[in-house]
Amino acid sequence: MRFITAGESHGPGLTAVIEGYPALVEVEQEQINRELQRRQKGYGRGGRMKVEKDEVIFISGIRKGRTLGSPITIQIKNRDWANWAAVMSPLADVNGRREKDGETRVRIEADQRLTTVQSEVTAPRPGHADLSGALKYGFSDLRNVLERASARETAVRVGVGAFAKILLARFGVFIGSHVLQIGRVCGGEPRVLSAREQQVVDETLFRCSDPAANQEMKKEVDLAAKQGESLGGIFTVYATGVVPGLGSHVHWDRRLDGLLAQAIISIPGIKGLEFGLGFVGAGMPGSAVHDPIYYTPERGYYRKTNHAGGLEGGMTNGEPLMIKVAMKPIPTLYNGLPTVDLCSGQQVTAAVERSDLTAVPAAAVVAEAMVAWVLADAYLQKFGGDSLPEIHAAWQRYTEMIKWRPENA
Ligand code: EPS
Repeated sequence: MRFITAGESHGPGLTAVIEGYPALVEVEQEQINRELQRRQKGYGRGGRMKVEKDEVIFISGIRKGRTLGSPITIQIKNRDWANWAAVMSPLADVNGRREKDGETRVRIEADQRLTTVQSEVTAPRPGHADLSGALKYGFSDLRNVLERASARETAVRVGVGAFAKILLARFGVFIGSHVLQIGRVCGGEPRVLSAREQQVVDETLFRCSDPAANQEMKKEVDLAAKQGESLGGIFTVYATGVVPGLGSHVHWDRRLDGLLAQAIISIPGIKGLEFGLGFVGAGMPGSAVHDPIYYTPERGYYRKTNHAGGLEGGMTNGEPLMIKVAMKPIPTLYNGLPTVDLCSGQQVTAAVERSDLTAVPAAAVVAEAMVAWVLADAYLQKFGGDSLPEIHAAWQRYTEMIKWRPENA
């Protein structure tokens, strides 16, 4: 399978085309929308999330609630487009006249406040794609970079990931996430949550499993807001019910840990990740790190510990996938850092675009989508076929052959 996304943050909307998704999978808009809404939550988001109400539109590849095997196209509208139509117009002439570069536009926010928009941005924000993108493409207006570099694009990735999750659920695979740290405040352990726990966590301020930490995280974000700061953090993403033997030890580019790492690191702001014990394991003796192997006829092979995070030799080993992910603070600072204006060459303060103070809870939902995508693709590679029944039959044959049962089956 493969997918491509298109769309600018303040353009008309986002589009994704998914190719290679099997036929005869039942898909409902509501299932996709639930995931989109999970990504929109979290304390510390900017004004934009009050404007948007992400909903999927099915354009192709689905008929009467079931996939056809043909390319699936989905769209999410940007409600904010109405406010940016002149700035982001694809036309050289808007309302019969040519826009002047750098012209400042007036728009109305969701709360009806009047505010101005800098159509042209020339002071790159340290930490953002602004400068490298401008140099690479020869732009003087950073808006040509930042509109696509914006994490708005992750909305449609979550839509794509929802298709992957729907497919994986048919094989008993469930994927969730929760936040472990915002700024300096930590809470919760990197562990698998029950479906009920995950639902509860999704409704908390930071999607953190520790109620007291959620309150401390709120204080941390409120303080950051006062200081003109932004915050990063850490979250864990997990997958349960994953069959052993996905990925491969045979080739570097088929190792599943490598594929997962690429997919997760591709999320804006993600700077590091660990499988299982990760960096801590590097300082421990081997006997304390590796997970002893056990067997019972009912359960097949299993482990009592999961320090490996469900991956050995570039393959899944039948234990839950456990990944810990670090996100840097958002690069837009209300007290902008020193930078150089691309037009004047003068030392100035970085541009301020309306932004989030932190987006770690949302990034965790995006990471779920990327993990789901990589796993769904791995299932198709191992049990490949054109339709769900065909793939399912191959999966069943394999699980019987290796006598593998997910822990909760
Ligand atoms: C983002 C800036 C903000 C965020 C945006 C990512 O948007 P705006 O510039 O419109 O205020 O809200 O995230 C989203 C729109 C989203 O859907 O997550 C950025 O510069 O990356």
